Amino acid sequence: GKHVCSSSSSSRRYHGTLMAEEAKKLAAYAAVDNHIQNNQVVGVGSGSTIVYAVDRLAERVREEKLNIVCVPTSFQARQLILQHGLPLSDLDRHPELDVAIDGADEVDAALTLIKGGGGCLTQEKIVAGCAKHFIVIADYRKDSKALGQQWKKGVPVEVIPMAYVPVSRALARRFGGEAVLRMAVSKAGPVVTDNSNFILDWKFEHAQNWKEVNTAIKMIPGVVETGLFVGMAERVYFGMEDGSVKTR
Ligand code: ABF
Repeated sequence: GKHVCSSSSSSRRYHGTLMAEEAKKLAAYAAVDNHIQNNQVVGVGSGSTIVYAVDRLAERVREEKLNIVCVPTSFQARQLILQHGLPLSDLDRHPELDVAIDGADEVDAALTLIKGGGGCLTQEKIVAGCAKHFIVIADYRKDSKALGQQWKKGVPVEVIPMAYVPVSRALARRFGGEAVLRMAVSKAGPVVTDNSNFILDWKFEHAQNWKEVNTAIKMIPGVVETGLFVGMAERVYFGMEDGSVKTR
């Protein structure tokens, strides 16, 4: 089915350690409190962590009478913005953003990201690329030294539907590992993105030069975008198990 930018997990305190949902909320609140100011154009990411950021954003808009406009990165983000009564805009009217906030599936030591585990990546990369500051929010499970240590499902690559077989073959031949077509939970058909494309999950075998690989993957005909975000994130907020927020 469409509009698949989401993921979920349980949220509770268990024997003094924060469960992931609580950690997501900590990260989201810290990022919104540190980076959002009056009169900003704000990019709103997708996934389950961003939900907490939009909650906090709406709260601050109400309490502090902030005047902001929001640019969504997905159908889900657009719905979130509308449900919270926040002003909705787009890149036609606001091609320059002050800040964009988004989640990630994994963040390495150099702030290289894997994104798209929830199905959104292309619009997220476009919006992040238009922002002066790109801020990432995540729970402790996303924190990693090298990509692949935490997120085991590979690098999402959005492809034009007719090209998914040749692109998956090219990925495996040129960079190793294997690329699989992401199927809907129902298994009835492939996941379809907000842009009506498919997603390949490229399970790489070993660490790569992510900047080079990202560029090389983008050059394969049929590839729309990759979930590798290299040199884009300026700061990452991790909600930690002990209730603290770690930044990188
Ligand atoms: C989307 O949601 C994707 O780019 C990323 O994969 C994911 C993060 O979701 P969550 O916050 O639910 O882990 O932004």
